[in-house]
Amino acid sequence: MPRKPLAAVLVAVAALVLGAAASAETGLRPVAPVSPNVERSTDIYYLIAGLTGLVFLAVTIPLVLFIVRFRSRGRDRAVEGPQIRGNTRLELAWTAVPIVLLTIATGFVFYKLPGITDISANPGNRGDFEVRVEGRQYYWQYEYENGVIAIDKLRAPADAVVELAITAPKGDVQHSFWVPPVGGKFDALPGQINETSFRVSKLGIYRGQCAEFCGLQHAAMLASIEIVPRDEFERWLAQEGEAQRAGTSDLGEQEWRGVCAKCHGPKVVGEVGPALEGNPIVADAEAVEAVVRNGRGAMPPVGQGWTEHQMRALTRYLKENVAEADADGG
Ligand code: HEC
Ligand SMILES: [Cu+2]
Repeated sequence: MPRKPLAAVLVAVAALVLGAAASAETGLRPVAPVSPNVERSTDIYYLIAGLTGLVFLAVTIPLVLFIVRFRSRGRDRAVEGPQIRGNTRLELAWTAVPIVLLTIATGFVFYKLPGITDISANPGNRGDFEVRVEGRQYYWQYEYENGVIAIDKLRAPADAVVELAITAPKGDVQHSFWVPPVGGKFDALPGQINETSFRVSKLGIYRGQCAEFCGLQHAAMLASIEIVPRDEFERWLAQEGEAQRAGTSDLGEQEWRGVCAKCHGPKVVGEVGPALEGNPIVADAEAVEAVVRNGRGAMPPVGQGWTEHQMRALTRYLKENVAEADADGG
């Protein structure tokens, strides 16, 4: 057995593990949970890490001791070692111990599972509140019960059970909604609805991303959840509803930044689409609507199924802010 390569591999693995532990904000730990469902899956993570850690030590420590203790010490290769056959107590132990460990792990998972899949099973919940989440190439579109639309950033009230109906429009591709401190990954599949929920008390912005490789600008498909106090949220939702109906909200800007600017413009990584800043076509609402609803060439139909309000918000914003901007402004 050549010793040097083995030592090199061990050192490299140790360096990788230590590097990972030191580099990320949370090291090798999962992100700090802010919703009870994630607390429960984090508990499972720690239990399984503990059990597998114990097994690792119980195997490797004796292994190293035996390697040292029973090494050949220059004994002739042809000499046979002692012939040992069977050890009932040991054999019973290494059958029973794994069964016990697996039973503990399985029991704990099934005990924690209901509160992971159904938030309302956790104590202290009040008020149900639903948002439709659509994964689309390459943005997240949220729709509240009163018709308010938001792109990429979901605003939600603190201390309420927020239910998410996660899907993707027919003809789009598969995405996966994932904001780690708030919930596990949930597939966003065309024509199918997956439901999950969260309840967060700690105000703040929690970040995540699409977790399913969904095409060219997949990496730009970021999601965030902003938790605001409940009364502030309700005020915002009502005001935003009125503003979107009246056409005075910032929806058009959200759409430009969250949908179009990920592909268009001189500052886009890889320049997927032609620069639109200063392009006269963006002042022509009908032409824009046709391209956005139906797609063109390599551009997917990003605006398929958009409401009139939503489309008008975009065309108005483009006309006022993008058509006139110079190519390096925007
Ligand atoms: C996935 C990347 C992508 C996204 C997102 C995207 N586009 Fe495009 N767009 C393209 C590509 C690529 C073309 C060139 C298509 C062709 O002609 O083959 C294009 C072409 C266009 C054109 C025609 C330009 C011209 O000079 O003829 C317009 C207008 C346009 N896009 C507007 C938009 C708007 C508005 C949005 C946001 C609602 C948007 N696009 C989102 C990739 C994208
Ligand atoms: Cu995606």
